[in-house]
Amino acid sequence: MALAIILILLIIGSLIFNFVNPWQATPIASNWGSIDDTIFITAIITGIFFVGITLFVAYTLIKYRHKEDKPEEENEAGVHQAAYEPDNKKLEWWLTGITTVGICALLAPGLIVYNDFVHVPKQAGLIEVVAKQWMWSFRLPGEDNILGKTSVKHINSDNSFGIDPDDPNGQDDILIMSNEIHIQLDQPLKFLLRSLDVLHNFYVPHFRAKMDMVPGQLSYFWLTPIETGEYEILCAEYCGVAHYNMGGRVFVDNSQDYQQWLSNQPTFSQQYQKSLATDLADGIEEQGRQLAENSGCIACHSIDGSKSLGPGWKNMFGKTEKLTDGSTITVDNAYFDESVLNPSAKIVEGYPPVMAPYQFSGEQLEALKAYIKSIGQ
Ligand SMILES: [Cu+2]
Repeated sequence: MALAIILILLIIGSLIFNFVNPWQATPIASNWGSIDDTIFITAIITGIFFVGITLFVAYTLIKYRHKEDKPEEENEAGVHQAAYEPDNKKLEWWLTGITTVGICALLAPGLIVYNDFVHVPKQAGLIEVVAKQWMWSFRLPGEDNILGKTSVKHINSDNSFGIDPDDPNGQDDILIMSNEIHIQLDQPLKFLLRSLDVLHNFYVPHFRAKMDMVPGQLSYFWLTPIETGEYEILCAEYCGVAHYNMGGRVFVDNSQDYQQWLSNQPTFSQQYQKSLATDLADGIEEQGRQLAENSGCIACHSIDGSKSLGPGWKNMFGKTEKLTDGSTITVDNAYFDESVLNPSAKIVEGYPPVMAPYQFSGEQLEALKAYIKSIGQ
């Protein structure tokens, strides 16, 4: 009896919680209201089954409970026994039928909406999202509307997208080496997704849009943003120790703001030529800052002195650090270079040995050190 009452209270509590809970969906900012509808249909169907099955269990617990004053009927041998009914064709047909209808109603709306989600309208623009541990970057096709060819062969610290320098289609590609991207209101847009290392997942909750990014594969979906504003990008696939830091922002702009933003973004040829020529006009510290941002260093190394996955950079040079082998070291240029090129050689105590080696040139290391030394000042 107590169990039956608990089950009934559980149903009432679940229903109340469902309607008054503080975690409602964020306001939608894309055309994918149909994704909300499928979630709603799923909640209704699973809710009906949950309430129905739990109520049935509570009902049988009450109806067939043990009663002291009314002993159960005994069989001929004098033993208390439930009626034995090995099969009941009619009941099985009912259960099979209801379950089939329930499962179809759960699957069909999702399949229909997913089909729309990956059937990109012809007039849609194109944006490529590139994920790597633990940062986002983006590429737009430029004036020719064609993304240049890419290959892992071409990936290096001057060309993190791996764009083929000889492909004419790639020259005007616009590169956004930042976790922040702008897109245009009311313009359908195809998101082409790729990963340079492990599984990631591009997720913008306000757009209800989400897709895995699988190394070696291209995945995609499309959407039309319908509200201007600033929305959060999340990585929704556990991708290593700094997964929680792999966030970004997408800004939905009206066309005027968008064009203004776009006109300030460098093309591949500008950026590639510039990094090859190591444009000193920017100053060595600014070059180091860009390198740190473009290489994803700042996902794990803070510049404000706070503790993160790796040692913070503020006032780092000259510090004495205790290593995991018990020895101590003073952070100098040589130790810094070694820690970038071969991070596992010496691990500072209290930090996990998770950094991957970076292949930076001597000039790049100088720029990075100049930037880090300038942080505390
Ligand atoms: Cu990730």
